[in-house]
Amino acid sequence: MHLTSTDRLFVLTGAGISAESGLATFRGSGGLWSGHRVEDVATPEAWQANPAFVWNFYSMRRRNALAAEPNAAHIALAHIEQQLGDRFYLCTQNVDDLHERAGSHRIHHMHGSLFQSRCVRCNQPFPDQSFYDDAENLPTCSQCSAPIRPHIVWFGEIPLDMDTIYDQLDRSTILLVVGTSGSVYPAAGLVHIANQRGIRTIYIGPEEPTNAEAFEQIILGSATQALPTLFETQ
Ligand code: BV8
Ligand code: ZN
Repeated sequence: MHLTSTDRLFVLTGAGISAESGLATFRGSGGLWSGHRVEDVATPEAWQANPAFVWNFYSMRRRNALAAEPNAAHIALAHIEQQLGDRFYLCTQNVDDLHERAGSHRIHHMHGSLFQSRCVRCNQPFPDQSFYDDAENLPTCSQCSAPIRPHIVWFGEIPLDMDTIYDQLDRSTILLVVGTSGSVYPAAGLVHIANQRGIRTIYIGPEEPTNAEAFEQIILGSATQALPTLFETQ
């Protein structure tokens, strides 16, 4: 696909881009976590009811992400960013850090980050790679002693910095979506906004997403196969 010198690329990624790094997707592995539906764990209600259970889930996700390596798809996006500079914007639904470890800089984690935590009262995210498996020893804030939670956007919570996402999309000429089932909003709604604005829309993944009808072009294949050869920039 040809990119002109004025094209601006907005990329949205989902769990599928990390699948070939060995990280479970939400749909691919059933409930993602030993029979528990993610929607039942990644919620404020689950946190209120059983914070130790939720910290157990995110400690397991931290371990898995630390043991994983970025794959050719993450690396391809970092290369495209190097060529396009500020004409590139990466919005990811993923909470792992594989895009950063592949060299991406212009990135926004709309659903938060595995390796950040925050005090439920002070609300200031901070880097945190610790594991919290001991229900008797859950982390509390050194400033105000309130509980520390994962800096993750749970179901029913508002994704981070939606204004910037919409602003970046408005300025783009192409929306490329990679490896997401298109089942969760507002992320899955970005393609509809793109259509209203006359922005070209492309999807990459091994199966059609739920919102397939909204894409101008669907490239069926894995991210590591399709991404590295997708664009030839001038
Ligand atoms: C919001 C962090 C209002 C957690 C995530 C009833 C009650 C409450 C809410 C709702 C409700 N009904 C609807 C809602 C809204 C809800 C929603 O959409 N629910 C769904 C279930 C119906 N959304 C929300 O609650 C959101 N907040 O609406 O606030 C608002 C909105 C706008 C403005 C103001 C206010 C918040 C949702 C965020 C939840 N947190 N992640 C964590 O990680 O633990 S969501 C999580 O699931 C992901 O981040 C992602 O967004 C979503 C889906 O996952 P995918 O990434 O798509 O992965 P999936 O497994 O589904 O698919 C994998 C894909 O990869 C497949 O297509 C597969 O084919 C492909 N693939 C596989 N292998 C490869 C591949 N692709 C390429 N290469 C490969 N090798
Ligand atoms: Zn605090």
